[in-house]
Amino acid sequence: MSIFLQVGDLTGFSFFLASMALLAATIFFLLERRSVHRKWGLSLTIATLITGIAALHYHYMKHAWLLSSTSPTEIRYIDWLLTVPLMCIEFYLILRALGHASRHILYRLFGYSIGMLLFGYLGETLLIEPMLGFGVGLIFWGLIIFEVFKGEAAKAMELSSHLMLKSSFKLLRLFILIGWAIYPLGYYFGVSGGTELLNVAYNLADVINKIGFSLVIYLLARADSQIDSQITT
Ligand SMILES: *C/C=C(C)/C=C/C=C(C)/C=C/C1=C(C)CCCC1(C)C
Repeated sequence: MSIFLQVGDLTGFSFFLASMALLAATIFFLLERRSVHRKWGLSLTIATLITGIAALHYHYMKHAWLLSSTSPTEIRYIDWLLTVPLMCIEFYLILRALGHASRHILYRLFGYSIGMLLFGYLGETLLIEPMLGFGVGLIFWGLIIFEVFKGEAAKAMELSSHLMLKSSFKLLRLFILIGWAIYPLGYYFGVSGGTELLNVAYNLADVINKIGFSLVIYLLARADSQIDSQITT
C-alpha cells in the first residue's frame, strides 16, 4: 500500500477532490469575512466551521482510504456529528433574524439529526441490522424534513415578510430534502454495492451539501449587508 493516489482509484480521487474543494471554500469564507455586516458574523463563522471541520476530517479520511481502502466510518461520523448540528444552527439563526426563533425548534433539529446519525452509524458498523439502522435513520430524516417544510420552523418562517430571508430559508431546506437524499441512497446501495460506491456517494454529497449550503448563507449575508449599507449611506 502506498500513500499516493493510484491511477484509476476513483474513490481516492473523490476523497482528494472533496478535501481540496472544502479547503478552498474555507479559505474563501475566511477572506470574505469583511464583506458582510457584523450582524451576519455568527452565521458566516458557522458556515466557515462547517467547511473547515470537514476539510480537516477529509485530510484524515483520504489518508485512511489510501492506506487501507476501507471506509473511514468513524472519522466520517465524527465529522457529521459536528457539522450537521451546525447546519441546524444556521436555520435557527435565520429564524432569529426573521424575529420568530424558538429554542425548541433548535433542540428538536439537534435531537432528530443525532438520532439519524446514531442509527446510521450503528447500522453501517453492523452493531445493529443495517436495514434497521437505515429505517430508523430515515424516520429521523423525515422528522427534520417535516420540521422545516410543515412544522414549527416552517410556520415561523411564513410569519415574516422579509422576502430575501424567506427565499434563502426555502433554498436551504431544499438541501435537506434533495441534497441530503444522496446519503441514504449511498447507504442503501453501498451496503450491497460495496465501500467504493458508498464513499463516492458520501464524498459527492458532502461537497454539494457543505459547500452549497454555506455558499447560500454567505450570499444571503452579503446581499443583506449591501442593502444595509445602501440605507446608511
Ligand atoms: C455534512 C454532512 C451532512 C449534511 C450529512 C448528512 C447525513 C445524512 C442526511 C444521513 C442520512 C442517513 C439516513 C437518512 C438513513 C440512515 C443512514 C444515513 C445516516 C446515511
